[in-house]
Order: sequence, then C-alpha cells, then structure tokens
Amino acid sequence: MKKALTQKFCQNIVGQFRFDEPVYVTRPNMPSLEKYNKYLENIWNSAWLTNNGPYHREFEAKLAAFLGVEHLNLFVNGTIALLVALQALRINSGEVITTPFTFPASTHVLHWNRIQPVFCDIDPKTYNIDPNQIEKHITPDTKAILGVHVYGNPCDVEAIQKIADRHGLHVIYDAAHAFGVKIGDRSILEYGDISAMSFHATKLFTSIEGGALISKTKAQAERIYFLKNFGIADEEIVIGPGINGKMNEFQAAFGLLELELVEQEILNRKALTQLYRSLLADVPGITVMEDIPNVTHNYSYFPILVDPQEFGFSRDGLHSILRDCNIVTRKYFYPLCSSYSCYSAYPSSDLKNLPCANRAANKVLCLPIYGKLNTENIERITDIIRSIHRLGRS
Ligand code: T4K
Repeated sequence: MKKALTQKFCQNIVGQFRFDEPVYVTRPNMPSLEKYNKYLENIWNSAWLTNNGPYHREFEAKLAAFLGVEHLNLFVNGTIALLVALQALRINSGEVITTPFTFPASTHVLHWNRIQPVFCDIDPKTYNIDPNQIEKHITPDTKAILGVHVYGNPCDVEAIQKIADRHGLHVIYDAAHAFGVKIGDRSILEYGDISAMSFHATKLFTSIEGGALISKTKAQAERIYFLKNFGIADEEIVIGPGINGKMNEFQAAFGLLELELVEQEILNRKALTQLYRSLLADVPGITVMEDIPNVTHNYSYFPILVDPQEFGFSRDGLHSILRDCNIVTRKYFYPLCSSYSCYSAYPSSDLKNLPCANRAANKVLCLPIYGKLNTENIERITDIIRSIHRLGRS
C-alpha cells in the first residue's frame, strides 16, 4: 500500500517538474562555430593536421602561461598522458599506492604499466587519498603514490610529499578535474613529480579529447615529448619504447578557443554552486561540499552525499527519480575501482581497508553543473529534491 502511494506521489513529482529536454550532469562550453571554422580553414589550407603543428605549439605555450606552469606537454587524452607519466618516471613494476575513489583510468594506467595498485582509503571530507592511511601500505616494492584531486579538491599535497620524501617515493597527481585550481598563489599542478590533466568533452575545460602532463624539469619534459611520439628523438634515434600520445591540430584549435571562455565558465559555475548550496542547506540528509580555505576552486562538479535515513530515499532512489524527471545525475565514483573484477582480488581491495571510500561511493551523486544552466534550472532541480525528501518522509 505504502509502495503504491509512493509510486503515485513520484508520478506527481515527475508530472509536475519533468524537464522536456534532458539536463545532463555536464555539457561542454562550446566556442563560436564561426571562429572555429576560421581555424578549420587554416588547417585545411596548410594541410598540417598533427605532429606538433602551429596550433599545437600555440596552444601549448598559451595554456602553460594561463595555468602558470613552466613545463607542459599536450596529449591526445588524459589517460595516455597518465600512462606516459609513469613511463617518464620509469615506474613500470612494483606497487603504487592510490585511491579507489576515481575514474577507471587512474587505476588502469597502473595495470597497463605492470604495476600493482595498492588501494588506500580516502579522507571523508575531501574524498581524496588520506595521507594518514598511506604509510601502512608502504612495502619494499612501493614505487610511488598516485593521488587524484577528485572534483578539483586538492589532495593534502604537503603531507603526501613529506611521506614520499621520507620513503624515497615518486608522487604523481591525476589532475583531470583540477584545471585552474590553486593553493594560495600556487597552481596545484606544481605539486608532486608530474601532474596529468584531461580536457575531455565532459571537463570544465575541453579540447574535445585532450590532456597534458606538467613536469618539474626541462629534462623530464623533453623525455615526455619523445615518449608521446613513439620515443623518436630524431629521424634516426629512438630513445625508448614510446607511444602515440600526440594532440592534433583540430583539438589544439578548439583548446585555443576554450581558453577565451574558461574564466567566465568558472565564474558561472561558482554562482551556480553557491545557489545549489544555499537551496540545499535545509534539506535533511543532503550534504554538500564547501570551499576549502586558501584554495581557488574551479567548481567543476557538484557532488552531494545522500543519507538514506535522514533524506528518506537512498542515493540510488534519488538518482532514479531524477532520471524520470529527465535530470541525468551521475554516481561519480561508484563503483570503487577496487571493486572491479580485475582488481577485487588484491588484499587492499578488501572493503575493511576502505570504509570511507565505500561510504562515499554508496552515497555520492553528482548533480548537473555547467555554465549554461540558469538559476531557474537549479531552483527546479532543488525543488524536486526537496519534494522527493518530503515524499520519502511521508
Ligand atoms: N582521471 C580522472 C579522475 C578522470 O575523471 C578521467 C576522465 C580521466 C582520468 C581520464 O581522462 P580522459 O582520458 O577521458 O581524458 C566521462 C568522461 O568520458 C571522462 O573523460 C571523465 N573522466 C569522466 C568523469 O566522465 P562518462 O562515461 O561519465 O561520460 P558520458 O559519455 O556519460 O558523459 C557524461 C555527460 O556529459 C553526458 O551525460 C552528457 C555530457 N556530454 C558528454 C559527451 C561525451 C556532452 O554533453 N557532450 C559530449 O561530447 O565519462
């Protein structure tokens, strides 16, 4: 009886609030087609399509200046960039301590480099690898720590570096979510040995597909440059087993145009984040993330945690009713990487080792956020969430 009533009220919510067009978790901030066409014409006329072309060089220089970093290499996507980061540091055996609360790519690149991922629990506030849990996982086979700045929230970079220095380990950051993020005046990309970025279409800043590695030294940057081009140093010298990780001219041109838009995009997302936070503040069972002092955030995601007891519905229940209302939320990052069948047999994948990560994965839901969403959209989405809560408590 209660189930039937709930279903009926659910239908009422859907009937009252459903969006005609899907509201996706994110949308790329498209540049002007007219401007892109000019770039296309130039690419066509020059017939220079890839291999460090003029737009590639221009984008690389402008992006490095924009991000305030010295050594930046563009890549075709973020996954290949991460794969090459490990090769650049000659990490291709042993163990790397990492987080299970991330996109599959962060763990798969370890496997592809013949490294065993060792999963470490996360900090319940930032959802990033918890430095207090790292040292217990260090063994003679440990080569590095791979942290992910999830949702653009910085890892505890100082604590991680201290551990790495104490044990002679490399530090790599997956900064796929962290475009433009700073700690104080310093780019988040300057921490660790190498940081990897993603410019996929779903990212705050996109070059369709794309990525970059930010490294510490000129020598490292040079090695990365060779490795992403099959290891070719010149026509007759191959320095090592490289791969094809090059960004092409079409991506670079898109990236150049996105650079003109990204600051406004961050401002728009910041305003939407603040609105979400204020409108969700009084909804029991919904926890939002707050800004971290001294950090410049990029507001690339809007994750909430759903407490089923207080909210009245589980995260999955909320996800599914929102989907019926044509709102496409995502469970970034459920399931944990440690739960995939390819990794679940590792001792560190035991859920007893990962209580915070497991809790986050079971409760988190990323709500739609992108610059073109407007105030009314956010008000309507939060109205729906409030109505679902009332229904759950009735
Ligand atoms: N490390 C981390 C921490 C990452 O999050 C990622 C990628 C990587 C590494 C690897 O970087 P890349 O190799 O991808 O450069 C998406 C992206 O495919 C993935 O790049 C991203 N993380 C991840 C968080 O999200 P899906 O499977 O959720 O994408 P999809 O196709 O469901 O798209 C989500 C929504 O975005 C759609 O509902 C609508 C919108 N969308 C998507 C595309 C592709 C558009 O509006 N236009 C589009 O072209 O993985």
